[in-house]
Amino acid sequence: MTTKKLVLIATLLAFFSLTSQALARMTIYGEEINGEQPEIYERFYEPEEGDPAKAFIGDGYDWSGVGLSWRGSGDEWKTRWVTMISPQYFLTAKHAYPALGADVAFHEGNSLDSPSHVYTIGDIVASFGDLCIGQLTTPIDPADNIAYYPIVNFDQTKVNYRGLSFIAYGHGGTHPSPAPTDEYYKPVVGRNQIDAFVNKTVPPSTTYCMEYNYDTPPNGLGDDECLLELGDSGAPSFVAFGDKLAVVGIHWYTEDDPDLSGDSFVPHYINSIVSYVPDAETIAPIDGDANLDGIVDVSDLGALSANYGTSGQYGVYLWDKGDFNRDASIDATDLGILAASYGNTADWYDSPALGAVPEPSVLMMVVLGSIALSCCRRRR
Ligand SMILES: [Ca+2]
Ligand SMILES: [Ca+2]
Ligand SMILES: [Ca+2]
Repeated sequence: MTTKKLVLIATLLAFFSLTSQALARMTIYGEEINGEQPEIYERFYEPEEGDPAKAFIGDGYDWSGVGLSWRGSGDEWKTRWVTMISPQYFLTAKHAYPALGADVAFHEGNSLDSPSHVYTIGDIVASFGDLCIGQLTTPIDPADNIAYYPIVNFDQTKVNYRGLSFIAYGHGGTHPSPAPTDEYYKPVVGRNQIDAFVNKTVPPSTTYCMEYNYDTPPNGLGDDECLLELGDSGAPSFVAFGDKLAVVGIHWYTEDDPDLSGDSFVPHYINSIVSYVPDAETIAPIDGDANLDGIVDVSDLGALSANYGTSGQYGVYLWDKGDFNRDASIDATDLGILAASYGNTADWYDSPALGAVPEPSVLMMVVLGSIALSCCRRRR
């Protein structure tokens, strides 16, 4: 390889990747622009006297399977992230993978006082572009209550990914010195929506990536809208299926003007991942489950009826509005799909605490009646 080429690669890596010694923090609109709100975005926030009570947007989800490792020594520490997809295998970023033999720490709960467990990075077993599969030296002990996450796997003949909301995990701390601790790195979560897909090339490899912009205000997700910063590389983005998190991205790069961030798009690599990690799980919505909580019920019917008769932009995520056949229009066909699956539950659904599901026939009559009424009104 020529020197010129090497310089180009080094420059590209330096520009795009999120690895640096001078660690910045994930940019979350509500924190950066509207003032410090650690009570909302920091996983391990502990109020002191006079501080606001914790209102973490990630409460109710299990973050225990996102581990933190460190690489370096002296003042040269760098964050390295691990997201478990099976008891022994994890995803991370190739340009920022943890050191072999390094410790990786997991916390069971959303408090630094919750039990923590340390495992050892064993090997890097495969990579596809910047997406990387690694292995711990030993499987996680079930007694340690560390989660591993399924991979989002929408049937793309039914569901588009563009426009889909997700939760991004990163760090809100500053460069720790002399030695890193959880208190310094301060894991945070923010949210965003997938805007576009690109084949991102940093020679010699190309990765299929999802990109998301920073469009708050006036659009976007308000205070929760986030962008990646240096030090977030290799950490995950998740889609929430009810209270379950499913991996959709692994952080890779960020760009300015316009501000946007990019993740390796994990669903694109499912077959490759499963060939190395046969016990990796995937998760998909069932027909009619507009809000992805694993059951087709009155909430989904509400979403559909609120959008009934409308059309959206073809090729964007309209599943949450009730477009179950992906034709960009919410109509009788979708209602038929919902009616046929009403009361169904996904095999991963395990929350019967929600109570009895109302009879579909009654609800269908109510919805059909209101739709008929709105049609009559329109005709006048
Ligand atoms: Ca956005
Ligand atoms: Ca539902
Ligand atoms: Ca439709």
